Amino acid sequence: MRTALVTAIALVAIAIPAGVAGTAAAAVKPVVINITAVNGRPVGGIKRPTVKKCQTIRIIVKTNVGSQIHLHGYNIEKTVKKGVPTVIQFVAKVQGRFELELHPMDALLAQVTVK
Ligand SMILES: [Cu+2]
Repeated sequence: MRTALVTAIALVAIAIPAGVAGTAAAAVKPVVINITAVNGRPVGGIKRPTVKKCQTIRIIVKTNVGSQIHLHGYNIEKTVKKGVPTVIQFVAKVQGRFELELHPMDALLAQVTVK
């Protein structure tokens, strides 16, 4: 009984610093990519973020036109509503370069590189 308790405390003590310094924290805390599109064009230009494999990515898109956002490769599609932020969240498990488009005009909003 006492041995089990001591072991549990030891595990917690090990887990906390590892989580703060290591990849566990990176996996939980998402990389946020904010995009505002006006008439199919991303404000400030096409975003080209580079993220690390296995990071959680949260893409937030606000647009005044269009019906869907589509992340190629990962093939995630979300319906958008005019002026309402739409969120795509995923774990970047696949490496490569992936385009985020606004449909139906196929406007390029972002290019996400996963390394
Ligand atoms: Cu597409």
